[in-house]
Amino acid sequence: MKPILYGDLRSGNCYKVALLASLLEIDFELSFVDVMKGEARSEQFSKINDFQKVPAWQDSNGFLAESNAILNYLAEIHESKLLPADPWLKAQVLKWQFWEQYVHEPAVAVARFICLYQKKPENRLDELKVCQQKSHAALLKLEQHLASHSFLVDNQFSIADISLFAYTHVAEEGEISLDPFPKIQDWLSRVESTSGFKSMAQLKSSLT
Ligand SMILES: N[C@@H](CCC(=O)N[C@@H](CS)C(=O)NCC(=O)O)C(=O)O
Repeated sequence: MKPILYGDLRSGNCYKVALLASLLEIDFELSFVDVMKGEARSEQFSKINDFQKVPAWQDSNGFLAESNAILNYLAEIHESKLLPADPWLKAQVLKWQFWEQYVHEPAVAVARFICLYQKKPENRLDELKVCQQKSHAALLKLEQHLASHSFLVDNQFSIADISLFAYTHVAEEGEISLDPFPKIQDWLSRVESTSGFKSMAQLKSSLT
């Protein structure tokens, strides 16, 4: 079967998967799930992902949830250099991906969601402020690492960069300025210059 990515390409978590699948030249389909209409929580979608979130990936092995798990799986089965074989380096990739999900994404992605998707409702403004402050702290951590590294792990482009690129490059949509972070801006440009790179907009137009 042709693999299916369930999701919405405006979501950084879904974009990560689409970008890697495209870099790996996997022939896959996008099945649009409208999170704003609550489709991720529908009874029908719960059969695909009982965590009730996008992205989900389907191939001949079944359904897989969690963006970073999907990245590791795809890189592994395609024996891609985007996931180092060395256990120590592989653990560094996972370290950044766990940090992305625990620290970076809950701040940067939520600020973006409140601004871009929800248009800053009054009852979420305090939360937005907290997310923006936490985003600044997370981006400072990233900036410090990138001051002496060209990519996150072993100075080589890897799925750790894809995980962190996804929401960092659209942080300004959450009204989080990247001006104080020149090293991050250089790294974003390096990621965008990697061979085969596709933007959210490019993937959206080629998959829909
Ligand atoms: N940890 C999950 C997070 C996924 C996630 O938060 N997905 C959001 C869109 S970016 C979603 O499906 N929201 C729909 C909802 O909560 O109803 C991952 O990395 O895949």
